[in-house]
Amino acid sequence: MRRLIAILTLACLCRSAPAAGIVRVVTRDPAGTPVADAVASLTLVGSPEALTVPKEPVAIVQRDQEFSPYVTAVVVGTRVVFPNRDTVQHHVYSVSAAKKFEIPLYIGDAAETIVFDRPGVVTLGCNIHDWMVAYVVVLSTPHFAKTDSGGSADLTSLPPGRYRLEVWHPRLSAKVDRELTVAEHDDTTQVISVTLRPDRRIRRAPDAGGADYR
Ligand SMILES: [Cu+2]
Repeated sequence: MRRLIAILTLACLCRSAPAAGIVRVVTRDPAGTPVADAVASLTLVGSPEALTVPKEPVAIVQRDQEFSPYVTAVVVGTRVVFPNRDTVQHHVYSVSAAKKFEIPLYIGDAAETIVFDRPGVVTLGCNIHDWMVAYVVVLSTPHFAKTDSGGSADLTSLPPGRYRLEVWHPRLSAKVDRELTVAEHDDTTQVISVTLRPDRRIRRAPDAGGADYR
């Protein structure tokens, strides 16, 4: 009996803690230049995983009349705040299907906290300053990361299994969606070639002597 319990205990330990894997996603354009601000996500095929919503809200700041960060990735249910650190008012809004909202003109900490409760991409703008744009990528998987200036994003603590890998970027010309298998102790790199549309954002020119946007 004691031996049986020992075997069962060992079996439980082995099942409850499979060795996690790591996938490093590297995004490059056709010229080989690293692509930053891409969101890489891995979704376990066939079995939804529990999501851990951050206790504290995530902040997307407005500073120097720009949003920061430009791209933010969160799980469904995450609360986001939009502190305005400028001395001019901003009017943050979204008309995206995944989250429609607006926070009328304010300076400092906005009274409202926005809950991103549906998966999808939400485009943020400011009603006063047309050039201000940012994105919130709302995901229903706990495995995601944003590429850094070297085009690299590490997805760690991956339970072994079959995953769908998706890569999103504001200017991506074609969807990146592929399947891959993560085995125990895996440490692999996926190099993703992405083609970006031209950046058509209107750049702010505060000293150009044009209209007074304040
Ligand atoms: Cu503004």
